[in-house]
Amino acid sequence: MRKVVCPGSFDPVTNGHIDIIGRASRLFDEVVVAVGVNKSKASSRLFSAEERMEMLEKVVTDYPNVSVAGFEGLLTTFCQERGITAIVKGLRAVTDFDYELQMAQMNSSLVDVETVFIPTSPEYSFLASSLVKEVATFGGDVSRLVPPDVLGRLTQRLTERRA
Ligand code: COD
Repeated sequence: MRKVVCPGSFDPVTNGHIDIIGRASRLFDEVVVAVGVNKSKASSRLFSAEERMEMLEKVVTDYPNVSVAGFEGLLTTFCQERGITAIVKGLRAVTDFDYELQMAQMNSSLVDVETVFIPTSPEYSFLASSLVKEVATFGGDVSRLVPPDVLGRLTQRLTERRA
């Protein structure tokens, strides 16, 4: 039984994340999408941990072997507690690789866990949650970059913030 974790901040989940989650679900028996709940970063998030998890729950209904969970603290502790031996990460560019390699090596030095990299699909290679938020903040159209539910929440949250 190959059980893996797809970790991230998912603030909010984008079509780029969904592409990686879907491809991981075809490669592995069980995929846990783990939402980082780092309280010290809460004020810098647009969405709360609960909201980020709700958005993901809707997305993963399409994939029977994918579930969503929150985690606080080290990802490696989460892996140990759940019997997970591999971490799946998406790679967009060389800049991702530098950072992700460092994290992969640190994580495997802490516990017995491998990191598996899945290359981004070309149509999502420019896509990042931070850019989606920035473009939406200034009125740009992000409807092709996030699921409809996320688009609705994004529009609502940005309207609330402007009020
Ligand atoms: N195409 C492909 N992959 C993508 C795309 C895209 N368009 N967009 C994002 N991704 C990938 C990212 O490369 C990443 O692998 C994943 O999706 C999640 O992305 P984000 O931006 O939502 O999340 P991050 O990168 O901010 O998440 C970082 C973690 C929460 C995973 C990390 O900080 C962590 O593990 N924190 C726990 C504390 C810990 O263990 N620290 C020690 C680390 S060594």
